[in-house]
Parts: sequence; structure tokens; C-alpha cells
Amino acid sequence: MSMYFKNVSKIRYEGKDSDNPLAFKYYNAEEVVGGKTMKEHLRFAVAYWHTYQARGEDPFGKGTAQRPWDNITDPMELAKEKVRANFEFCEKLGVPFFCFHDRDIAPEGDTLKETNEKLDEIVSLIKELMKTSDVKLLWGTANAFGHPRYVHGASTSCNADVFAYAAAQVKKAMEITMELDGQNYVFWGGREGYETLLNTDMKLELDNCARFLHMAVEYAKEIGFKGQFLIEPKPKEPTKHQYDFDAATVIGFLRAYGLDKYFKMNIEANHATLAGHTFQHELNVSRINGMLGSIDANQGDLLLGWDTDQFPTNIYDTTLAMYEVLKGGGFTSGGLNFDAKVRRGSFEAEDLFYSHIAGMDAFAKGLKIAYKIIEDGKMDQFIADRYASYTTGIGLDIVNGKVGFKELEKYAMTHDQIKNASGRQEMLEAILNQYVVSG
Ligand code: XUL
Ligand code: CO
Repeated sequence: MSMYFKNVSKIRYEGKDSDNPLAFKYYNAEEVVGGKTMKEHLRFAVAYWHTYQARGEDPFGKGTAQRPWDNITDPMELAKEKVRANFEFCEKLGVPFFCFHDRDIAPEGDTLKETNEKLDEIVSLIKELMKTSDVKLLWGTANAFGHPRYVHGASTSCNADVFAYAAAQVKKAMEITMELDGQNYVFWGGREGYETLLNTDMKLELDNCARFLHMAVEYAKEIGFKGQFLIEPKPKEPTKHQYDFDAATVIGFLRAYGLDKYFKMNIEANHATLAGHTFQHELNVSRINGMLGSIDANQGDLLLGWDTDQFPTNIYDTTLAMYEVLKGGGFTSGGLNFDAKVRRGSFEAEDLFYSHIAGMDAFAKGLKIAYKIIEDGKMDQFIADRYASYTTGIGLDIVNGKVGFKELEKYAMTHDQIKNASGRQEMLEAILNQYVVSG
């Protein structure tokens, strides 16, 4: 295989005292944590769009990225080089999965037919390289937001021709995901939302979005696609209001339209914070509803109001995220996809390694700390004790549906001198600190 990242050899685990920036300090793929290896727990994935497509452009300036494929001008040749680079990159990092949008892996042609042919050509190359590699596809998706045809949305566009085009695109993206043995298929409603209600029939748009998802479910059944369908909530950006606002909104939407048994959530940290939630909140909402499917691992910047997609390095966040994942029984088809991009100033190809190593180490450490918290049981015990009043007496009657307002009024008449216990938030935060620091 040709070499794209010549200055970097296979990244190895060297432990916490290593000062080699091209080595893992905490991620030790084969180390067992609670009966599973770290590799099995964390199921890392490289995001094709940020790693091979993004060039560090921003509204004020051009891209700054320096990449080994920069001198290739033919779009199909470039696409093929990136496929080869992806396998080398994932193998060197020891990342078992990657994720893509259809338009990340192959350029669009002049017609839909031509676009699909280009896609097929690239998919054959990916399939070929998969034969001699352990690297797999975690999920595929369709980019139904970038092209100008999607200016008013895809399945929620006011233009039925666009709905049809999006359906054709998602159909093809599902087919190639299946062909590459993708373990999930993601729906992120890129432009499914609105800029102003002055021109929007929200009811029709939501109904159409549900119709579209039902068609996808039907088609998956028809072709025998067994991967998990995932919805990725995001409250805003690119539209002012995105319909997939947050996990609770999406779950309510899926239930209202009879779609809930076909979908799980793909929770992205920076989308959670844009929605005014913590990452843990979104994971918790998904978990308690039995819908925690996968994670887009990144972090935002609390001082900025947009989706900065930074690599996740905050150990508190990774700890609490892995706490939710472990509490939910661990990943099945999902994993931790680095939907994260290097900063514009980190323009060298080597930065792609440093950033992924940083994220992988942060999640490996978070996994170990979360496992310890759960194993010790102190936090769980505190919560259990806090709600102990529902395990006996009147609380148990409430839980078991044995009492209504009349019985409760009778009870309250003789129990009206209420005593509450402290929530001990600061004490718990200090205990969390102890876990994080002693790791
Ligand atoms: C955009 C985003 C997407 C989805 C896939 O904010 O997160 O890249 O993950 O379409
Ligand atoms: Co994402």
C-alpha cells in the first residue's frame, strides 16, 4: 500500500508517563475493563468528512490544511487516494471503524445517474481494500444539505421534486451502506428546519419528514438492511430551528408518528450544548428511553454559540458520557465517531494523528473512571438512598398505582410536617473529582 502519512508509524500504547506525542497514554486496545477490551467498549470511528474533506476554511479565510493528496486534481483520482489514505490512517491509529456521507467519498456528476456511477466505482475500491483490512464501516449517511437543491430542506422542502431527489439519494446511500456492511445508518436533518415561520407550513414539513422516514424503514425491510437506524439531534445550524432539536424532541416525534421502534439516537456532544443541555443529559434521555445508539464524539467551546466540532479532551465529559454508555449496557452496533475537526491553525497532516490520539485517550480514561464509579457503587447508592421513600409505604403505593388524589390527600392530612434531606451536590462533585484525579 502506498504511504500517505510517511512520518507516522503505527501508534502504540506507551502508558501515562510516556512523553511521545505519537503514542497512547491511556488507550490500550486489548486492556480489559469489566470483561471487555477497551477496543470493544469504545468502538472508535474516524469521520471521513472532517479528516479527508475539511480544509480549515472559515467565513473569513481559505483552507489552511496541508494534506498528502493536495497535488491531485482529477476528482475521481482524488477520491480514490482518500479511500487509500483512510485505510492507512485507521490502521495506523488502530481505529476499527470509519463513517461517511455519500458525497464525502465520491464527487457528484452532472446527473443523478452519473453521480451514482461514480459512487459505485468508489464503493468497489472500498470493498476491495476491506478484504485485506480489519477496518469496517460504522455508519453511512447521505449529505442532503450541502447542494443548492437542498436550500429549503430535503424531506421537509416545500418542493416535492426535492423530496423525490432526497429519497433517491437516501435509497442509494442505504444500498451502499449495506454493501459495505455498515452497522448503522444515520439521519441527520441537515436542512430539515426553518428560517422563518412566515413562509413555513410546519405541520406539512413534519408530516413529510415522517413519511420519508417510513419510506426508509420500508425500503430497509425490502432490501434486508439489518443495520440500526439512528437519528442525530441538533437544535440549530444550518437552519435557525432544526426539527431534530434534541433527544426528547426526536423521541416525541418518533412516537407521534409510530417510528420509535425503528430508530435510536446518535448523540453528538456539541449538538447537546447548542441545545442548552449537557452531553450527559442527552445521553441520559436516550438511555432511559432505551434509545442510546451511538455517539458523535466531540466538544464545543462554551464561549462560542456555534458547532465548533473540537476533539473531545475534557475528561469530566468523557467520564460522564462513558458512565451513561456503561449504564445503558454498552454499545451494540454503535460506537464513538470523532465528528471533530482539527483547528484551522493545526494544519499539518500529523495534527490528524495528534487530535485523534487526544480524543481516544480522553475516552479511554473516561471509560476507566466511569467503570470505577459504577463498580464502587457509591454514587448509585447515594441516588438509591435519595429516592428510598418510593420503596416502602406511601411511596411504594404511588409507584404501584395503588393510590390516587383522594388517598394521597388523606395521607397528607396526617403527614403535613415535611422533612427533606440535602441533595449534597458539592459533596458529590468532590467525590467525582476524587475519581477523576485518582483515575
Ligand atoms: C453536523 C453533523 C453531521 C452528522 C452527519 O453537525 O454532525 O456531520 O454527524 O450528517
Ligand atoms: Co455529527
